[in-house]
Amino acid sequence: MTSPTPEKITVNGDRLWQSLMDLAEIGAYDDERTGLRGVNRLALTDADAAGRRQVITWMEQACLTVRIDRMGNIYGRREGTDPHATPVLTGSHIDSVATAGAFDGCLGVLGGIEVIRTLDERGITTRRPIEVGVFTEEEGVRFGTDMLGSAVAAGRLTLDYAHALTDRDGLTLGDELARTGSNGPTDVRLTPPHAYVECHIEQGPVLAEHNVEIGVVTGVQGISWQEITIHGRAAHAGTTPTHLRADAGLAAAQIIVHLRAMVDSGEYEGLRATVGHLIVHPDLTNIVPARAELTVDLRNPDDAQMARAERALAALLEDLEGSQPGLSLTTRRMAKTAYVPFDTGVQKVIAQAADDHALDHISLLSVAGHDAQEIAALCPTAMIFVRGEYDGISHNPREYSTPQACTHGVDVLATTCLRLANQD
Ligand code: HGY
Ligand code: MN
Ligand code: MN
Repeated sequence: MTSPTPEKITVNGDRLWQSLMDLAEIGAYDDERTGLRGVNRLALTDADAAGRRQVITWMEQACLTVRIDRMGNIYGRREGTDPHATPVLTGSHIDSVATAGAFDGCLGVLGGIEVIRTLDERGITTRRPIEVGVFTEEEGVRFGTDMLGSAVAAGRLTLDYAHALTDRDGLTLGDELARTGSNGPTDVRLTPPHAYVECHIEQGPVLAEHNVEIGVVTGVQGISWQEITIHGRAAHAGTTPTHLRADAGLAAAQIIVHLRAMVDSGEYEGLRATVGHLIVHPDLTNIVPARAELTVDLRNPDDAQMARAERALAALLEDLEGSQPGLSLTTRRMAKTAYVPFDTGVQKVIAQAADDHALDHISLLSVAGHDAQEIAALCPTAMIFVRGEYDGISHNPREYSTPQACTHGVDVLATTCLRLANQD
């Protein structure tokens, strides 16, 4: 029995929360530092594969037609009344970093499924189909390129490039897709949807600082990832005079300190710099490090400032080459995305939905990367942010949004999808 289309819809917050907590148990671990239950579900590990199977089960239970593409991206489809209409796409990712919480990415996927359950329960049809997407390796922390599945779906990166990427053990993404049974038969290039809207935790302090529930996201700042390898010379820690050393560890430290000085200088407006991966070799107490490997993650809302920062880093690396006898450095580009603006029309639908749910909202730029920045190349796209607790900490088991905050975000998602799905 079909019900008349309501003005807005509210979802079953308890069922949403339960699915978040159930998914968080897949790949769960006891985090010593925080004493909390964390989540470690790196892309295409056994834990991720188990999470994928669970999400596919939930999609099938919600009567979605599930398809999986050759990148392992999963799409669950609910038909609309118009078989020729392009779908409204929602979703996100369920792969996690190694010290994750329960919400990053998962809220967007499980929120999308909750929207479908609610529409079905209420007997609500939409003109356009609605699809829920789960994109592979959004985090990029296993295979080295972030937003990977959505970038291939949108055509920015090729399937061959993605399949050939390797993790630190030399396993390729293509092999891991096959090993975990995550690869599917369908073509990876996504037919442009009517619109894409993604619900995601903010992962920062801004919504809480403004004491509002909802963020209407205006775009995503630029991201630059590179790997730097410093080639020094192993030498005895006691007998080698300082002026004869080619100390790769020293050069790595100089890079880290210099990056922070660039940020603190304020000369690159809004620059954030992180060396998240750092190893030295042979990594022994009494040997001057022969080699250092590190990654540099730069973020900037302005592409010109990002380019300036990358040039400044390149200049530093050149200076370091001559700073110690025989020291050399090589770099490898891992990921690079420019600032991406979101569609103002979709932002308006989100803001109106938040108003209709009597939820305060502000507009803000995303300073984290998201699949939406890739899908924005295909169709009008925007995001809904949900506020977090504890300064919005994320990529840490302390990541937390309240059941109420999650329900508010998915209520706005539901009403936004409903309205987009009935647009001409
Ligand atoms: O790195 C990011 O901004 C996101 O968590 N992938
Ligand atoms: Mn995310
Ligand atoms: Mn993340």
